[in-house]
Amino acid sequence: MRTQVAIVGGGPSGLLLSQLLHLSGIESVVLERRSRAHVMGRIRAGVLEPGTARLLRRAGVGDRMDREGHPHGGTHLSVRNQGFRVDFEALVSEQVIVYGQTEVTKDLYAARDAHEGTIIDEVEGVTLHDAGGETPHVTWVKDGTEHRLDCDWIAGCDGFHGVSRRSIPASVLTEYERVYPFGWLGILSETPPVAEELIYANHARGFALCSMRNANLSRYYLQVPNTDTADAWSDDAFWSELRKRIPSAAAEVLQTGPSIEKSIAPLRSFVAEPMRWGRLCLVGDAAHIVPPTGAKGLNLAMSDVHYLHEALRHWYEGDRAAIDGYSARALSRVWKATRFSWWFTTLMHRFPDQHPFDQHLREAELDLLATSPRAQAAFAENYVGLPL
Ligand code: RFL
Ligand code: PHB
Repeated sequence: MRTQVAIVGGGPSGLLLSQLLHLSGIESVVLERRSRAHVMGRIRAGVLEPGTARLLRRAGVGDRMDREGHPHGGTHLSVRNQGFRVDFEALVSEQVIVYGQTEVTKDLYAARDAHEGTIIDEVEGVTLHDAGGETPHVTWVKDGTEHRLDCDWIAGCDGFHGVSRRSIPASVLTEYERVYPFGWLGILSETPPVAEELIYANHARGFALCSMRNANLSRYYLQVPNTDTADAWSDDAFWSELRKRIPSAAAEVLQTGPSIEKSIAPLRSFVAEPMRWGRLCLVGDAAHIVPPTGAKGLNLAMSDVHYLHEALRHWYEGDRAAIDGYSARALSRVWKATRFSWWFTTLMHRFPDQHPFDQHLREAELDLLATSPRAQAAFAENYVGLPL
């Protein structure tokens, strides 16, 4: 089998890349390790930057997002159980859209199916060959039979645990990593969200986040030690702890109910560079991870896709040098989002070895954010996403 671009991984990055390439007349094949039901059932990101929303519209997959997504013109931050609002519209003339990654993924699958795109799922043992040379190809096993796909380019869209990054020789790759000493315990509940917009809460007991998917589906998170397990947290214990950490006014009106999903995600910052080696380009979580505090992971994956799609389009039009700029262009945005996510995580969480001095500094910085329009503008500019 032959194609122009072999895409390893059928998450949001791989699917959007194949859709944009298709619209530019470039063929691709997507190889996904999991079943489609598994990929579509994963509950992850919830906030889309306006730049991501524009990209999805350009890819022809924005209709349902515009109908069913919820534009948010601001967000709430909270300290010592007192909330304050940062007004994105007033400060930077932008809104984010609350629309789940699960829905983005469904829309992308629907679009690829409508265009008869080739997505091969439940593949095993994906192996990259000659990615650093001139005859790149990918092999895998499906239903006990080995297959081979020859291509011009390989896009590594296979997430943090994928095979693509590991195919690059260690002598070529530099990896930067920070693992945070806590995780996020997240629950989904069929209850109305506690507020119309998100609430990010700093509290001496630990961070909390109130988010949502729609008018009757709420998503809440609590900072917990890395050693905790989701099973050890009863729903009652979760709600009781959440009430202690969020603004008092929100705690009073919080509606609780049984959780329909409960899991713990570890928090890490990770960047691998360069993002290109020969004929292999890394995209999204395969190359970088941010802690979820700034809601940047999916959005960064989408901006990588945008840069790679442009570079490949130019390459197929005869501009062979365009691809040389891909890694530096993507990493420039990645590092800025890595900085913001690290800063916001540090500001909002409680660290195990933290001194009362550190909590005072965090509270002082949050007081500054509550009262300084300039500090708020810098926050808003980063939260809604730097320009592509
Ligand atoms: P994905 O989504 O991990 O998809 C990779 C795909 O590759 C497949 N795969 C393979 N396929 C073939 N062969 C192999 N060897 C393979 N190995 C892996 C996998 O099965 C999978 O289908 O990466 P992608 O496409 O780069 O997308 C990245 C985003 O999923 C991720 O950044 C976000 O979910 C991060 N994130 C958030 N991002 C935001 O922008 N806003 C948010 O509000 C936000 N909240 C979150 C988040 C991530 C979270 N978790 C669970 C990590 C909240 C949480 C709790
Ligand atoms: C979510 O709704 O899952 C969500 C929202 C904002 C974040 C992270 C996760 O910063």
